[in-house]
Amino acid sequence: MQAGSVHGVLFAVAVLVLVGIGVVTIGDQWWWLPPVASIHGATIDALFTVTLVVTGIVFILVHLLLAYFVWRYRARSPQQQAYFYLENRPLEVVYTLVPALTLTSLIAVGTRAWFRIHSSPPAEAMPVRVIGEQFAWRFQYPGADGTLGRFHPRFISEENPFGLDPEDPASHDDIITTELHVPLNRPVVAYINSKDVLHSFFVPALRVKQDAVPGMTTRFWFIPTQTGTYDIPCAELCGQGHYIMRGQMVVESNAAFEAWLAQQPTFSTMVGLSH
Ligand SMILES: [Cu+2]
Repeated sequence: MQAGSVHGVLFAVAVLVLVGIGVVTIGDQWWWLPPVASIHGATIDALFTVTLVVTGIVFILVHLLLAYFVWRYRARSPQQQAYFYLENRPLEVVYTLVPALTLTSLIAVGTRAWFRIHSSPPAEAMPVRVIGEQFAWRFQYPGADGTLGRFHPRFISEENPFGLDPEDPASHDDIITTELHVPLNRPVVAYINSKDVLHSFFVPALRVKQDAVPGMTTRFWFIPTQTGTYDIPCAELCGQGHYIMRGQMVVESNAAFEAWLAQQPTFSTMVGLSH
């Protein structure tokens, strides 16, 4: 082996060793996924890991092969001609079918998870309306009757910032909050609206990012599995104050949740409606 190629190989080995050490030490301390707090979130993480492992193996194999070919078929003399052929049917079939089957399997697994996550919520799921506004998240709980009151933008006023319909009896006992509290291990279905512009309800701990669209309701449901306080940033550039649009989700025991909810004002006390 010539001195030049020895240096090349040593350099490649040194880079590989350094990258390996970097990935193991940095990845171990600062793994980029935030804590996961729901069943669906765990499904997304599993999907993420499977995709990372499959594509990671392919990435490493392809680069090892590339390095080997560069070294194995390097020019040895100025007269050397590259071997050329127009077609190679077996090779083409293999390099078409193998990636196609691998990617289709990954997509099939992902589609199954997607359908599970976007399925209809269980009947006992607690409904919560999430409303995005410049620049905060607000939450509406159904109150004792278990039904979310209707709302319409034309009812929005200073004392009725949610635009709840005062004519709708279901809205009178509804509870308006600035934090999202949810009881542990109980299904919750979130109906997402916006008062003004596009926002995006992003709960990293649930692995959910769902647009809040003015004039329509988007929905997802989840089962919280970890108590704690989690961020709800807005993931859609929605104006000058976008950067401060950050709410909080508190996952707590059912008793703590009920106690907290009982302290929040109802719609009728907020606007002075009589029952
Ligand atoms: Cu926003």
